[in-house]
Formats: sequence, structure tokens, C-alpha cells
Amino acid sequence: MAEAVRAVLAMRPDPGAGSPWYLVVDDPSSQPGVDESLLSLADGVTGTRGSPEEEGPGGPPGVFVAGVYERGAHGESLLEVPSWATLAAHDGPLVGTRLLDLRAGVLWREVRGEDGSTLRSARWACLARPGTNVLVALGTSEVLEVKTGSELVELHTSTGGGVTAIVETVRDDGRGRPEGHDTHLARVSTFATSSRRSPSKKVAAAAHERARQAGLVALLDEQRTAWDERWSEADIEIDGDDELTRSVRLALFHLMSSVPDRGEAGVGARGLSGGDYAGHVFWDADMFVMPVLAATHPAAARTMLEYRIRRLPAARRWAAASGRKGARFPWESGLDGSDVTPRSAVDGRGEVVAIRTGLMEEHITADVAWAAWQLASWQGSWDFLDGPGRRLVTETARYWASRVRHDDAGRAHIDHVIGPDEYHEDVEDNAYTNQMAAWNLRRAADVVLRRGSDAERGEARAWRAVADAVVDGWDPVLGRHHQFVGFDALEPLLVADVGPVPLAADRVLGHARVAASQVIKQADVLMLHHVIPEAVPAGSLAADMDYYLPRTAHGSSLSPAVHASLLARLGRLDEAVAYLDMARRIDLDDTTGSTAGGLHLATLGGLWQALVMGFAGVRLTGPDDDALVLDPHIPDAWRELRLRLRWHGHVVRLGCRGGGVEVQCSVPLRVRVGGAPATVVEPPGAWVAPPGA
Ligand code: IFM
Repeated sequence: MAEAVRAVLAMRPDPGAGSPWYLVVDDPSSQPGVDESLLSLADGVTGTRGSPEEEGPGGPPGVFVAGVYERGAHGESLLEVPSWATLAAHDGPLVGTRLLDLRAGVLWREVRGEDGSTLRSARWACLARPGTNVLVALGTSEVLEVKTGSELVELHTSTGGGVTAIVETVRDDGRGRPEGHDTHLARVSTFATSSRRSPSKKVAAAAHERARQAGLVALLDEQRTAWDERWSEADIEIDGDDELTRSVRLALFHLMSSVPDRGEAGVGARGLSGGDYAGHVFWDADMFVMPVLAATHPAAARTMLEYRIRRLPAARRWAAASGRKGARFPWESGLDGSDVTPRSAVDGRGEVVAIRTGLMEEHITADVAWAAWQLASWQGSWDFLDGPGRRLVTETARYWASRVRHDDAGRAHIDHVIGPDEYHEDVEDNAYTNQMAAWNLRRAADVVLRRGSDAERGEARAWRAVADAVVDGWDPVLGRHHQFVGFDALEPLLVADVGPVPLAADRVLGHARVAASQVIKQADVLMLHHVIPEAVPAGSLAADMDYYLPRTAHGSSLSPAVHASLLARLGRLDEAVAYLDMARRIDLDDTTGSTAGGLHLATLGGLWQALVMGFAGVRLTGPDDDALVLDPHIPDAWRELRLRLRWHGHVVRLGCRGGGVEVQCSVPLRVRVGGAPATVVEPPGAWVAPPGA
């Protein structure tokens, strides 16, 4: 064992001069709690925060288990289990560095204490064996003075789920070795989890035995291979900006490790990196995280949609409870898909405020349908929408058809909602909600009219009629959208009058004043341009941007990346880069003061989307897209934006530079760049640019 520990630790990479594959953090942390989120390790089943192993300030690491919830006085929350990675407490700080190797998925640590104690460790969450975690350590005995042997941990939750973990620790004090008396430690912990019943001990024991048999060095090799495979289909590199490359790789690393590729995945707003938002699943999962996986690792995107599919019965009940048909997804959901949004909270000023999003933030129902369509669009196949995903689109459409209110003129309205901009509650005809509902109705009709019985086709035609009647907020005179009825009459306050962005304007101005003003929290009308650009009037992005950007506080971490994406599409590259920078710093620099509670997974997904949909200009409309559509807008400071994507079942490598794209593919690929007619790129690839570029 000692040799294996040494062999593993000898593989610690040299981070070189700022290589963008590594994140290096001081120990003890200069951003306590924040670095622990940034350095967290997950495998889609377990997530372990990147805290020091020893008990004491900052440690031991918090461990979260995907899909297993506990019901307590404050509602339902994702289960946090005792840390499998705890080592002995140490008097006085251990000082050194922690290094997250993004390429291999390993957290390396080297520290020493004033008393001469030392510790070198490596730990990883096995991507190829979800639920298995490994820790190896070498150090002076007092740090590694822990119980050895095999421990069985069994937890049962109040929601009927459970966790069984086998934590096996082997220690060798190195006595009699020529290289010294350092203690070697190896710990393998294997988790079996179940959201609704006690997991089988046998399953955990069998997985544990397989990991033991493999041995530490083979487990590390396997980890490196598994991550190599992931990166080969997902990596992004910005030639000319290593900091940005590191940030987007960090984002991809956490997105890919937060979601398993089997079963179902209810991905909480903070993934498996922290307990904020109680692990509840928001639109963050469907709109921000899922697309990244759809384009890089579709099996994981599919598990996220499977989570929604399995909660359709609860969504039907939620619709029926408000007297509607079809399926209504709740704003926040957990174990069983019922609404778990809290109804009140204490705000930053210590006041108890009502939370109305659970009752009114209804756009999530269309967002789920959008996610299903998005997966099919990346895959270039109707299989999912004709099969398991069909009801996600049709039952949500049925909800909207029963949700709208028709006026005497036959126009369809949606009253009493909250749009993405949560500063304004209980509004009428929110452009985002209405247009997403109309889009949902139209896409459901597309699905049904392709393949459906006569009765279904009749209903589908009715959906199209409802979609056509929905008020969309478009003002042809002003040439822009109204966010909701009455928005223009609110106090015409601009964010610049309140403070620098990003800004929690509700805290600065108070809830009542912000609600009565035109200051908005996040992309709302502009979100439409981001997710369904084909459905908004051609050329309207610039006018909507000019109007809404100066009014946007970016009080939600979801906002800056969306603006970066849209500004890039508009060719306003200096501003786009500034918003991209704002987005990437949200977790790295804890600019919202909330990263200690976990990473903002939606922001990480938004960063990827800004680069892919914004700067590279990838455009999808549906499974029948006949070409990969790109419209790159690349800042001068970037020599090249290099992307790897999986489009229509094939891995494509793109090198976007001013004016065109280097396309590499293993099959002939139709590509359309910058609005030019499609060209067929033959393997191994070609440079494609619109005429005159
Ligand atoms: O889903 C978001 C919402 O858009 C803004 N408030 C925080 C939520 C969870 O991230």
C-alpha cells in the first residue's frame, strides 16, 4: 500500500507557469468557504467540498448525496452526510497549497505546520465509478492518526431514502523504511444511495470490492482516462486568454461532474458543491446546465430530463390543483416533484419577506419543454421527442392552453406571474412567460402533427391557434418589447443611478421602491433573444438591448453571461467581454458573497453558453436543422476560440477566428457560417468563411 500511495503522489502535476488546466489555491484559504466550493469534487452521485481533510477551521469537507433529500423544519433539503474524508485534527494551521487538476479530476494538497508536521494528499471522486471516492495521504503521524479498518455508515432519511457507505482506511506508519517514518494512508469510500428506499448493502459492498481489487494506481489511471474522454468532446480554449480558458474549464469540470449519465438527475442550483437553496431544482437546471451537457455528453443531459419525466405525475397534480389541465412544473422541486419553494425568508435587512415565486414564476413549465427540444436539436433526432420526451412538450402545452385568459377580442393573456426578473411580482403578460408559452404550444403542435391520432391533431391545431393569440409584448411602433403591461409607466430609474453592477438593487432600494421602478434583476425580455432567437422579430435584439441593459442590475448570477452572449451576437465585443468577465468572476471572486454556499451552476452553464451561442454564434432551431449554423464574433485579443461539441451525433472541433471557422469533423458536415449558404465540409475538415470575410 505504501508504494501505491507514493506512486499516486508522485503523479502530482507541476502546475507550470499558470497552465489553464489547474486551479491553485492557498492553504489556509484566503477566501474561506469559497475556495472549498471551487475545489469541490463530484461524480454525479456524491459531491465532496474541497475543504482541508483535518477537523478544524474549514474542514472536514462537506459531502452531499445526489437525489437524496431530508425533510426538516424548513422543508426539504438535499442530504449532507458525515465526511468520508476526515483526518485527525491538527493544532495550528497547516500551510501550503491545494491544486485542482481539472484535466484529471484530482485535488492535490501539500501543507506543513509550524511544528514540523507535513501532509501530502490526493483525492478524487471516481468519474468512471460514481459513488466511489479515494483519498491517499502521506505525512507525519499526528495528522494521520485515524481509525483504520472498514466502517459501514448507514443513513435513513425522513423521506424514505438512504445512503450506505463503506469507508475503508488502511495505514502504514512506514517504520523500518529507508525513506523515513512518514505515515501512509489510503482510504476508499463507496456509496450506494437511493432516493426512496434503503440502498442495498450488497451493492455498496460489491462496488467497494471492485474498487479495492483495482488498486489505487489503477483507480487514478482510470480517473485520468475517464476525464480525458470527457475533455476530448467538450474542451474549450481561448487562445490568447489563459484566465478565461481556466474559468471555462473550471465551469465545464463542475458541470460535467455534477450530473451522472445513468438514472435521473435533479440538479440543484448549487449542484453537489454546497447546501444553498437546499439542493432544490430550478430552471437553472433546464435552461443553463442541461444545454451544456446536451452538446457535450448527451447521456447526462438525458438523465436531467429523466428527472422531469418522472415528475410529470406531480406536475399534473400541480396543474389540477389550480384548476388547469396538463402539467405544471413547480418553480422549485426536490424529491417527488411537488412544489417545495419556501413561502417566506429573512432578507438581507433582517425582514421577513413573502416569497411568491412558488406561486407565480410559471415560465419554468415552458422552460422544461424548451430543454427537451434543446436535447433533440443537439442530437438532430426526433427519437426523444417522439418517445420519452413527448409528454414533456405536450402536457406542458396543454397546461398553457388552459392557463391563458382570452379577452373579448380573442387575445390570450397570462395574468399573475413573475418573469425571470423577480423584482416585479404579480405582473400581467410578461413577455418572456407569454412568448415561451406560445413557443411551447407551437413546438408541441409540431410534435403531434408529425405523429398523432386525428384527435391529437385536432388538439394540436387548437394549440397553434392559442399560440397565435398570445399577447407577446412586441411594440411595432417603438420597435421593442414591453417586459409586461405597465412596465413603461414605472419610475424611470436606471441602474447607473443606483450603483455599479452587479447590484442587489432590492437590498439597496428596498423591495417596494424597486418594484415600482424600471430597474430589473436579470435578463427577462433579453432572455427570449437568448433562448428562442428565431421567434422574436428579426433585428429587435439591438433595440431591446439598448432599452433593457441600462435597467438591469444583474442582481441574479444568471444575468451577466446571458448579456455577454447577446452583446457578442450584436458585435459589441468590448461590452461582451466585460460581461463575460463579470460572469466568470461570480464564483472565482465570490462577487455575490454567496459562493461559500456552493457554486452557481447556472452561471457556469451561462459562461459556456456565452462562448458557444454568443461568441461562436451557434444557432439551433430543432431536430430538422440541416446544417450547423455559426456566426462567430471574436475579440481581437483572442487569437482563436477553440470548441469541441457533439452535434447531430458527431464530435465537431471548431476554431473560430475573425471572419471564419476552422471545422474539423470525422464525417461530411453541412456548415453555415455568418449567414452564407451552407457548405459541406469533408473530413478531416476545412476553413469556412462567408464570402468577403
Ligand atoms: O433560478 C434563479 C433565479 O432566476 C434567480 N434567483 C436564484 C434562482 C436560483 O439560482
